[in-house]
Amino acid sequence: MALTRLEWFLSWVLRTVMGFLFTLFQLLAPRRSDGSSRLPPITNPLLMFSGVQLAQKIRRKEVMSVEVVQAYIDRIQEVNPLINAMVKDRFSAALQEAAEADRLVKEETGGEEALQHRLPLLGVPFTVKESFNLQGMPNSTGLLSRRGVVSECDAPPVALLKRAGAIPLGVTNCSELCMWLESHNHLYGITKNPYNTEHIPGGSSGGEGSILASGGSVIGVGSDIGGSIRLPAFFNGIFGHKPTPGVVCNEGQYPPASEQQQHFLCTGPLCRYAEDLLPLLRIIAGPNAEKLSLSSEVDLRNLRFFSVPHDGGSPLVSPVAEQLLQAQREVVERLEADLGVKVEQLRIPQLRYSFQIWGALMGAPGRDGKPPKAFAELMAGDGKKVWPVWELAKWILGLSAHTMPAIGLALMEMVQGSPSQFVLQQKEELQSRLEEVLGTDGVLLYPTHPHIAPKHHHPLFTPFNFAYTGIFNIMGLPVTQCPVGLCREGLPMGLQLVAGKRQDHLTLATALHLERAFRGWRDPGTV
Ligand SMILES: *[C@@H]1O[C@H](CO)[C@@H](O)[C@H](O)[C@H]1NC(C)=O
Ligand SMILES: CC(=O)N[C@H]1CO[C@H](CO)[C@@H](O)[C@@H]1O
Repeated sequence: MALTRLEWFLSWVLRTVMGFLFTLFQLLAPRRSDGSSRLPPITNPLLMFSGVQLAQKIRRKEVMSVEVVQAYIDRIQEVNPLINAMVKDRFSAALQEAAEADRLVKEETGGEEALQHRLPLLGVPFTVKESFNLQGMPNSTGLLSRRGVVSECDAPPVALLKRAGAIPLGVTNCSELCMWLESHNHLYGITKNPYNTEHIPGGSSGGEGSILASGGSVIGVGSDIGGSIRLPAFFNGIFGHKPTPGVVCNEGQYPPASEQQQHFLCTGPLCRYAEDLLPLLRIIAGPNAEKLSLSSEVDLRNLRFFSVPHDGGSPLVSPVAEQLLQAQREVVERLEADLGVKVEQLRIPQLRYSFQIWGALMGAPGRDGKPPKAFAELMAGDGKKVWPVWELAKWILGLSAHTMPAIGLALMEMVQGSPSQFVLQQKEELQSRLEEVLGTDGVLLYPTHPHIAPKHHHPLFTPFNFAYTGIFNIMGLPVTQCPVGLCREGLPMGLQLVAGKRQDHLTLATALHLERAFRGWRDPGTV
């Protein structure tokens, strides 16, 4: 379905006005940025191994966990002043735990295999988004009024990683209350993109995206209710997987999701090397890993591939940039050449209502009949509600404790009506179409976002672009964001690989192939 001429015109007017407002904003905003700074290249070779490779080297006593953990601490200390990604570390505890891991390796009598089975990530460092509970670390999700609240225990996925022998280095920044695609709040400041510090790292798991891409971490954990794993993975050129919902436990995060939102929120891995995705998912899923077919061999030549280049033209969402369309065409060519498959081009007209569908379902009451907690109430954090118009007035005077996106969201909430039948019907149609197309052997290629990482604060002027990722939260499908090289401006490009419910192994296997074909993550210090 093409846009009508009127829609096209209105959407052009909207984009032009928003572009003009952003230019004006940049001119008027107090100069917070002191220009772009370049990251130093990675020099320690230990930082260039995947998590599973490191685990193997530690088990075989080829390297000590203490050396690996120290290498990551050194790198974080080198890059964090430039990117502001890690907001609280636990370096001395991590070094003690590394020494303990080295002692376990030395004393192991059952051989390397027994150790791999029992503690698959023994001695390997990892990072966690701050909104997850990690014992002894802040539990604030960037809310100024929650400064000083400390987690007393671990969120289940964090506990499972620790039980697998992995060692947490610290927690990383996110957007205020995890509801925006920039990682900025008044508690920890703004996180930057390591490829160009004047650009955003994405959000809400943006601290993870930034620290991983910088080489300050190798594996990490994030959560995703509209793209919060996939967007930072895309903007920072790394891998991120939003699993099938109901597989990885969402408990131990702040703010907690409503009953209805539990079906859309997913906890999942972010990492620099594709081979870490599957083992990480297996670990954080715990006993639920059995719901997926993570052990089955995937022969990519037997899969059916589809490519959808864009959403068909939503007037609210930016058109997909030519460079990204071209990158997706190259992926199609590469899959056809390497695997001898035919990638079918598809148009799915319901996708142009992605934002409306996401908005309608996210605010809906759950089976318990309760609507989600008002965002204005979450912002106040003390059982009361903030008054969004008052917050806006304070923000203009520079006196609000909240960020503009959070205030904007609370304002939107005030004017939100109930979803139209039309939108709900589009959702049903899209769901059955995708299920029919994907089956149990289909993989669909779709842009992660209409453009590469924008400058700081720019998303305020294109607030609906996350619809490209958000739609798959509503559809409940597993998605892997896969990097496919850098664009002209030196910022990462990527795309989403989508499969049917519980077919996570298909997108993970495809990501492994595309990593070999497109070289995966690149050191931002050398590009
Ligand atoms: C984090 O804070 C929330 C809300 O104040 C609380 O319910 C939760 O128990 C805290 N988590 C931990 C692990 O302390
Ligand atoms: C730029 C900025 O505000 N950085 C802060 C990040 O968080 C740490 C820990 O709270 C602060 O010490 C930094 O000043």
